Amino acid sequence: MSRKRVAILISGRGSNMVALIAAAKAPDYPAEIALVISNRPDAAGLARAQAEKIPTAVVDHTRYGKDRAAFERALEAELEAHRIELVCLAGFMRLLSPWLVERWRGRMLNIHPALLPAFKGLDTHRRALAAGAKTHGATVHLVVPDVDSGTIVLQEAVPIGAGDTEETLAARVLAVEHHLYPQALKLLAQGRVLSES
Ligand code: 4DW
Ligand code: GAR
Repeated sequence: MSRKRVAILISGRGSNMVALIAAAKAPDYPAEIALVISNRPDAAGLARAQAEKIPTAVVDHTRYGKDRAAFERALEAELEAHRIELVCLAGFMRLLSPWLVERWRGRMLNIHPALLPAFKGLDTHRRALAAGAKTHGATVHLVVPDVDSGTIVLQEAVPIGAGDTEETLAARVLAVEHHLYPQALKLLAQGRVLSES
């Protein structure tokens, strides 16, 4: 069976992107990373993708002012030009409108650094510590217009220790993200993820 063509959307460091690229090198992996798009020209992940000889594109949201529709049409044009079949958001920090999200319904994943539905939004590690949570984690979910709310594909728990700081907890969660995301993309590429109607 032919491998699904995947685009990864990033805004920064790109460590989850690197994990997906590494996983997709396995000959039996059902997806190939065909494109990396950043909305920020200075994202560190762009150089890491180029070092792996993966095509990259920059769609700089600041060039579209408040016109989110024009920004998203430019994103969509890149996805179409590269014949992309599945999209992975990996630290991509621009809110996508229902227009784009519906276009990719059931075919777009996001990774979130918490055990959804707990701790939606930003600063998840700080808030988990402040709440006195004993367990935290990471979630890969289908993207729907409502942020951090689509069907959960996989999630994995991470224990919180008494001595944890935001930094130590973030590092423990990130290590889990790096093995969770490739597993989730594999399931989606194999057609083993059912999205709700
Ligand atoms: C996410 C959600 C919202 C913002 C940033 C990140 C999590 C992942 C995600 C990215 N784009 C998405 C999702 C999602 O889960 N669902 C949808 N789109 N529909 C966010 O609100 N970002 C704001 C600004 C960030 C910045 O300053 O760069 C924004 O206004 O876009
Ligand atoms: C990751 O921890 C990811 O879960 C988080 O941003 C980081 C990106 O790191 N995403 C969100 O918070 C989405 N709301 P990376 O660029 O090294 O993959």
